[in-house]
Amino acid sequence: ARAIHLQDYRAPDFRVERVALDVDLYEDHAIVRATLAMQRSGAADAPCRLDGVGLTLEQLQLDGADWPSTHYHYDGEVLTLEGVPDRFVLATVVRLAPQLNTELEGLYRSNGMFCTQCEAEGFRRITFYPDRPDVLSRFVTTVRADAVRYPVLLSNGNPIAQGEEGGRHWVTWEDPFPKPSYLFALVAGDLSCQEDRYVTGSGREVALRLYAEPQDLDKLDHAMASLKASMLWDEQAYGREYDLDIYMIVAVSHFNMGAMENKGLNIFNTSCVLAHPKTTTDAGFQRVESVIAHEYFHNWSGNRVTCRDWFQLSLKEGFTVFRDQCFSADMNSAAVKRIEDVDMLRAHQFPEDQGPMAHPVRPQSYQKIDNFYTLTIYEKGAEIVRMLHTLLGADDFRRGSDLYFERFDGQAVTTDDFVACMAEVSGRDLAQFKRWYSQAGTPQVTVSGELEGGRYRLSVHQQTPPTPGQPDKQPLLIPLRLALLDGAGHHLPLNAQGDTELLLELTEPQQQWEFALPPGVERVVPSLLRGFSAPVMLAGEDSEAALRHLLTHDDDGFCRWDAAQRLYRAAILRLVDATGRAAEEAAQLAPAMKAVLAGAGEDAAAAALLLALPSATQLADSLPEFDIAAVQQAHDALAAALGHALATDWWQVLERWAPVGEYQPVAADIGARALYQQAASYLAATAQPEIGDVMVRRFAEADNMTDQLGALRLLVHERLQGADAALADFARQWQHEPLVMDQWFGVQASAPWQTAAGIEALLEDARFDWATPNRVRSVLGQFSNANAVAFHRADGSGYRLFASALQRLDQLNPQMAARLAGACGRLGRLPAVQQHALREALQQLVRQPLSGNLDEVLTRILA
Ligand code: BAL
Ligand code: ZN
Repeated sequence: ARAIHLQDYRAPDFRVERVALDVDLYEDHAIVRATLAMQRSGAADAPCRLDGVGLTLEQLQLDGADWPSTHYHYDGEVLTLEGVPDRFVLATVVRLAPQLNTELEGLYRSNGMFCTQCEAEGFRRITFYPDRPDVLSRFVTTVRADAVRYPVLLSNGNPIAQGEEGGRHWVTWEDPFPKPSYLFALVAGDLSCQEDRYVTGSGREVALRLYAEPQDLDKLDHAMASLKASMLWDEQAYGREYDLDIYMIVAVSHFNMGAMENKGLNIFNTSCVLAHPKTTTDAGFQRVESVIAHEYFHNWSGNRVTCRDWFQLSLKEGFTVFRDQCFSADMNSAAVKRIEDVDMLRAHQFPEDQGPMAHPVRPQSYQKIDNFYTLTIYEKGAEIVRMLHTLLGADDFRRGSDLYFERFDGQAVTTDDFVACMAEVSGRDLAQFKRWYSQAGTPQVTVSGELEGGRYRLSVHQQTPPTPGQPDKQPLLIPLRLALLDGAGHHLPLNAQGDTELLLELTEPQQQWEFALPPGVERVVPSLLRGFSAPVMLAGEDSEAALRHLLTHDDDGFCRWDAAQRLYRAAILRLVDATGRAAEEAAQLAPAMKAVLAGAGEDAAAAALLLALPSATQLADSLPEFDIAAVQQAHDALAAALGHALATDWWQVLERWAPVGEYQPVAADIGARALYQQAASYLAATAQPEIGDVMVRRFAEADNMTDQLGALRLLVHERLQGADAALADFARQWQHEPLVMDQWFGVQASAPWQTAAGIEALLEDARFDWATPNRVRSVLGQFSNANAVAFHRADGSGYRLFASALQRLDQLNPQMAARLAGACGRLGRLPAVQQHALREALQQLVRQPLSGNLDEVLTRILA
């Protein structure tokens, strides 16, 4: 496939002033009539080129007359019209087959309803159109369908007309806001609706309508509450009000992404909108809250101000993730949310940045834009926006975002435009900062400190390793938030004003800072990168005594947690290289962990995080060679030793934090459940029968999915007595709840003892379905991404199974196949035996006829 380059960007030759769509839906086909008011905006002799993928053109007229076939040409991807005037009305009629669309791009069917997914390039699968984000137009859409099968007909904006005739009915929707085609949406189905209202700060009333299949109507309360909270938050935090009379969300069970921010008509994966205590875990509730917020916030950061081209994807995604992170922090515990986000970034984005798929937050080129909906664009992009917030301060950041929304409302712009607003309001030169957008890779920051003659000298070094296509890296502007603690754990003053926290700006490869200390200070422990002030890998001399000091005294939630992570890491690595013994390491760690437990009453969620070992995958990623088998063994040995060493404490946790009262997805209760699960997992690691009995009881008695699934996971993963019976009970109980059955598959696919044959059996289970992305993710995604020890088994069986599954999936859904294939990105860092086996499996796969999506990912990995 051909690569598209940022430097080749050209403004469009034609704009679309107005669009009228008429979509006629039938069981075995759909007819789309499009009327586009076109206007030339480029060269006088430029032909008019419209995107259109796999469309059957039935009619083409210009200004009301058939356009001669000698004047146009359609190659299956682009329709070229020669000799057109500067202004004209183009009318096309195309025929589609939505019932055969398994790629889930464009117009397709999901469980008997019709729906659409147009971002990034799905609209061209619906009609001929300049399908690029910098062409904004006003849409009027009529949807027609059988009145009985599809009583609900939706599109963007407000309904302006409707009618019925001969068993079919139609509704016309008008969206007053110009939008790019990727924000178009349409839904037709037999849907139930939960309705509410929201009054904006300026007094406008908005109807809120959440649509789902009838059996899911009781699972929409949390989404509705989250939506209202998001609308209020965006008014307060960013001064942004909603702008249409109706806000609609539709839950669909077949969806490639989490959700989609179509103007006024969000379409959601059921997994990101449905929530009920009986069927949804705490993590699920929190995900619904954050995704509802994310899509709602896009109404300004994405829809009102959109992207000029897809290289600017992070303009809307990075900013919107930052906004949803701040929202969730405000709704729950800010410290816990920050730790969870950092943990996710380090566990998943850092490896992406170190592997063959590494790319800048603003990429230079791509073959398939669908392959660039990555953790780098989203999560690292959010960290960049967060650093701007950190560098400018909350007030200037808000002035910058106000300017951005006002200046570019209704336009399609670039990340440069965004940063320029921040530079303008703050008077800062952000030229060096912008390298964060153009330079791939995770910077490594190395720190050393020296206490001498009443002064503390901090030496900091930065370096970014090469990434594919970018051998040489420039120094970045890295905000490094710092405090110094004395021997008693108190903050030291850092300057004459007595500030106890400073933001250092690292701009050079090497820099030093000196701090005059008050008389008598004999010990200084630096608290660095507070709040994880930049997405870097920090390496220091960190003596274990210093880490224990931070774990005990630091008032920065991230730094405390990171200190604990480093202590655990050091212990596990000593087990890997056989310089340590598990029982001794556990005895060393026990006092600090007991201290955390003693303080758990204040914040159980934070305690649960402080007590959690880093995953074996994360540890293996931090070593030159990804030897997961060795690291997992050491990890599990330490977990078991801690299970024994602190057994009394863990049993006390189980007593003290046992569930009481009705389930509520609120921060305090979520924290209690997390702490309980953490303690139970240490006990389960010891494989003592008592904990199996407790888990069997908890599984049977649980009145909510968090407790039930938590127990099931430990029973199954640790192969405790009763695991098989619990799995069977669970499947019987939840056979009619697809999202819960996804968990049933996922628990098994992520079990560390799992084998390729076991995964194959799951794929052959009658309840498995290749055409349902959530189900595919629950088996193949869990196996390849959440079960490294089984996936990377030295006999290569996991790789061979995975490669053949990818080939099969690619024929149905290339986006999904390419996304899953990213799990093979560790190829170059695997031990020789695994490397050979994986390379062979992928080389054989890449010789088959594959989609452009999967081919791009595999080619990069194998390069
Ligand atoms: N725009 C694609 C889905 C999302 O990021 O909201
Ligand atoms: Zn988004």
